Amino acid sequence: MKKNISISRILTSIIICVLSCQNLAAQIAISTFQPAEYVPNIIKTEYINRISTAAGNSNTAVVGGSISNSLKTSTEVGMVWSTNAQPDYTTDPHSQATTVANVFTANLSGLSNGTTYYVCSYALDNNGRYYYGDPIKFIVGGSADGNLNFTSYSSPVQVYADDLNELDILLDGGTVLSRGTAAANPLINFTNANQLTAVGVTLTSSKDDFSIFLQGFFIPKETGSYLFTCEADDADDLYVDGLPLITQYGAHSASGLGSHTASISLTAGVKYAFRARMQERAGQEVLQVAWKSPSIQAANGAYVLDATEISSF
Ligand SMILES: [Ca+2]
Ligand SMILES: [Ca+2]
Repeated sequence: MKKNISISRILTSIIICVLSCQNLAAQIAISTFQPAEYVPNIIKTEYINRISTAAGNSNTAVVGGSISNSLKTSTEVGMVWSTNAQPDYTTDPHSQATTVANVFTANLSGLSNGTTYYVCSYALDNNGRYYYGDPIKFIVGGSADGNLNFTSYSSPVQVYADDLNELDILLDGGTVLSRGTAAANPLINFTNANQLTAVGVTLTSSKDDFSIFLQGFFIPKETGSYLFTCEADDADDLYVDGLPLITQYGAHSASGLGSHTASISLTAGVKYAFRARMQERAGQEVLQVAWKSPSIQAANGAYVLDATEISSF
């Protein structure tokens, strides 16, 4: 018996040694990649852009993602999409990015009108292990997407941020023009362009012909009906859970908070896709997104932009 215990201890030591000699990614995989390969902290589904409005089943979309350095040794990265809430590389369509880089895009195709999809970033390492980011829900075929597509104006600049610490400035088509760090909240709470430049957004001197695009997740603190407001100058829309809650297209001035509203029933703690966009033609620049939780509505309180209810992952 004593001998068996000794052998057991030796085997345990060998196993511990083997585990400790693995690279960092493998250690994380063994210790925390449960359920298998779902790791939104190191691989992110960043944004969905330019969902086409083609007829039938030939719609396309451009989806951006990112990986941390620990996944830079992946053999491929890209996007996998499905009508199931958790896309699976082995059974669902996928699109490989042209290169493995910290920031990448992939093109989705063959999307059917009126269909709800979930898309997420994936990485495949040289051991055949798949890693997935958070899925983002979207619906194809809504007329809204084509109305705010970053190509309507002569010199479109898309500003995109997915969390409180990240700010990308991209040309239409997804090319990163510059990258910096700033708070994301001002991107959906500004009443003139100077407030954007103050947080690091680079705009042309005229402060015209640009777009704001903020996408991530809304994670409500409460269960019940949330009341959203979205006010802008010029065109704007607000999507929650893949649904176009508020849309105002074309050139117009901004109204006060609560002028354009919509309610949606949400469950506390659930991650809902969240996207706000604004497009400026000329003159004034405004985008204000805010909401009232069920308890705020019950207390007849004011609209809030609660940063703890929006997240990139
Ligand atoms: Ca302007
Ligand atoms: Ca304007």
